[in-house]
Amino acid sequence: MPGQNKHYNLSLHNDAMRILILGIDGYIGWPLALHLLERGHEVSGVDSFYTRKRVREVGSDSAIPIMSMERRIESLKEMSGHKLSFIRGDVSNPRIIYDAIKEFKPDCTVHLAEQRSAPYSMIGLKQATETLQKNMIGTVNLAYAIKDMNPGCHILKLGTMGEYGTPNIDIPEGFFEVEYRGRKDTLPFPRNAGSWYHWSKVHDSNNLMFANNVWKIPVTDVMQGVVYGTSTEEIDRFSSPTRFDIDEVWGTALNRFCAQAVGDMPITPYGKGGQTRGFLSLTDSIQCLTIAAEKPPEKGEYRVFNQFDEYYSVNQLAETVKNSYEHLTGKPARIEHVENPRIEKEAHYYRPDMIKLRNLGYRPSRSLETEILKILSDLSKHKSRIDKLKNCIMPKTFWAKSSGI
Ligand code: USQ
Repeated sequence: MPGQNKHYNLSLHNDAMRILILGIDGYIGWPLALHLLERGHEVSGVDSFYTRKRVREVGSDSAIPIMSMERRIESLKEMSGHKLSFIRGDVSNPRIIYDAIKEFKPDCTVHLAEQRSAPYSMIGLKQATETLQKNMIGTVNLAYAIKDMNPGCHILKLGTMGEYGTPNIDIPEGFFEVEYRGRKDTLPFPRNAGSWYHWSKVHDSNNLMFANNVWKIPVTDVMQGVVYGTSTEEIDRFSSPTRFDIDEVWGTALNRFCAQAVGDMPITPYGKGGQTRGFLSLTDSIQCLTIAAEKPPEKGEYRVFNQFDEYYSVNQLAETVKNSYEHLTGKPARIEHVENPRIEKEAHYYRPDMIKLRNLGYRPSRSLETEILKILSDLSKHKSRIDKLKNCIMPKTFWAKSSGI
């Protein structure tokens, strides 16, 4: 029931909000909707089913079967009584976003409706420009729609820790103080992304910072790490799974490693495997986004949160998955370093800050080991689907080979 999480309890009778989720059909969008409804908020969503379509196009599918949006909404209503309004459409179409904002008048709009895969953006020129256009235009459309139709609405935008790259110094949350030729200023921390996808997020951040500057739209720009997991409390309670991608284009590191173990395939750290990233469970990603929505920025504020739980190297994750799988099943798992399809540092310094969300009450709720066991057990029920996706697992999208024609 509403307000259950001890770390960010709200008195929901007074504080229930109207929250619009752009990209509600996605890996994070769907469990976020379930969680916000459970906390007593009114939720509306927009989605064009872009991810479902693009995943099919690379010959893949969600390893865990998911319902159609129509069925998701019906089944949720049957099981919980929650009502969810939904508009099918793409936020790169200004009409869609203007109508959604005008009709629903949200207090907060969570923007997740972007092309989210780094490998997809590196397939070739078509995918690169599609990513840049889709992501940047959607975000600018949203900024204009809020300014024209509902000024004061909080934009909660999903960016990525990958915007910063892997500098040889600590990474602050968005801004840092610089002294240059005897003068000081607080400036955006330099961004140095590693794919067209990650650069599209950098451009989004710049554009939102500018929109905030001229129109004072309150913005939270979330630099989120890699998310892993199959479940949240609400997914399990309502038997309403979210998608789980494992192929080389749409799957991400830890989720892929778990699927590889379950599918009797080698676990594949790319290159030396010293690449280090911030990671967090799906449950904790939802917790962080909920906190950011419920504790909005000040009027006219632009704030940046780094959002992850811990940082790990790819090798550490591969080892943990291997050990957990062997412990759980008694069967051996295999790690095989494969040629790195990306152009990235394979051994580097990495120490980002993660303070602001903790100050607002965020506490990690699941350990890596517990979550991996849960993923392995959920995936083992769908081993036959994973077996059918075997041809989509090994990397084929090489940054150096990305081609114009
Ligand atoms: N990697 C492997 N083996 C694999 C898959 C990935 O070693 O089988 C390595 C990659 O080379 C990379 C690291 O794992 O060094 C992370 O790759 P990833 O595919 O898990 O994640 P990434 O491409 O960075 O993108 C994902 C999401 C994206 C989100 C981002 C957060 O797809 O939407 O923004 O994680 S972050 O990585 O912090 O930028």
